[in-house]
Amino acid sequence: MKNTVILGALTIAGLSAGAAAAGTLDDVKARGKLNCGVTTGLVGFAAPDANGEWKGFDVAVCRAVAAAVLGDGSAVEFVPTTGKTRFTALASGEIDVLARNTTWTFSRDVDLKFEFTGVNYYDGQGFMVPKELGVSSAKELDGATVCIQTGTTTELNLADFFRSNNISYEPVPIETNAEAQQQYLAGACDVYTTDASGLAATRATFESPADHVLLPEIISKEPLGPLVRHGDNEWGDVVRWTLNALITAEELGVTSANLAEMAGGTNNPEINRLLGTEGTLGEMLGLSADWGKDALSVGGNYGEVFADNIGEATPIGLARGLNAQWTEGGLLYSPPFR
Ligand SMILES: N[C@@H](CCC(=O)N[C@@H](CS)C(=O)NCC(=O)O)C(=O)O
Repeated sequence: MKNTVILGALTIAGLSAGAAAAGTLDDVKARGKLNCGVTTGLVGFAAPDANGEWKGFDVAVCRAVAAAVLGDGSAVEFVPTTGKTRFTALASGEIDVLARNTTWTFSRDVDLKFEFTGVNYYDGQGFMVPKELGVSSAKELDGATVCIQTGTTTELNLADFFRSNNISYEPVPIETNAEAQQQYLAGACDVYTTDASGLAATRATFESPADHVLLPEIISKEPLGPLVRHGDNEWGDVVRWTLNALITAEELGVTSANLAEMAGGTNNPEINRLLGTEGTLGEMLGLSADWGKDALSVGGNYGEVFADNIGEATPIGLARGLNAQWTEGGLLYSPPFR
């Protein structure tokens, strides 16, 4: 097991060294399409709808970047990746950006050589169990079988949590969320553990969600965000500031409803810089003056994207919590547009 992990890391490191270091922005422009790595399917975050169109909170990041760069939020090739394949896909250049509930960690940055361009969801790892098990705390899970996705931080946190609580578990390794769901519902494992947002999204698709409970423990920090390869700062800037544009727009009250009007110019200079009627921020990024407006025209600001895909009015039902704006007691805090 240990050897496999080490070999996997070496393969990724090798690929990363060989991959093109720069020029992703030019590549995307020349191709006329953004290659965006997403999950294999997690409703609310990234999944094809009944018409085969990719939808979700992470999908919205891909579409916003495509709109900022190409003026078209549908100019995206969605590449499904698993917990295991996502880093190879990015390191090899198969995808331009990975937007797949991926946790920003030291080793993914420093060792795998990726650059996290921000956080689009502050999360933590949780546990789901069938109600009929009668378990009310993760500390009561001694000897449990646990469905767990390979190649994830989940795997590592789980080992740490059980070890520090002096309890044992039997892992049931799985590759995708769909497989986890199937195994868990079939009783192949007592517990499913992953990011709490993923548990909420998965439970929402169950026939009877109320038969399953999320335990109170959140055992880790999982800052999830889009990432690119090290060494291409211009491209990193494009992804970082597109995400910041969505966050800033919410803070400044720029919404789908007033975007067209505000893009005609306002008496708020920062809104004008964001939407390109003042200053040269677009030019500095190598984009058009109205890149910010284009990014916002796809799914609106961060708050709208959250509400439409995973918010309290959706079956997933997530509260803003840590993902509220800093002005509302949350952690979302975009640096200024100036
Ligand atoms: N945030 C963790 C876990 C990410 C993860 O793989 N989550 C699962 C469960 S929510 C997932 O997205 N599965 C979708 C799929 O199988 O493609 C990480 O970065 O390692």
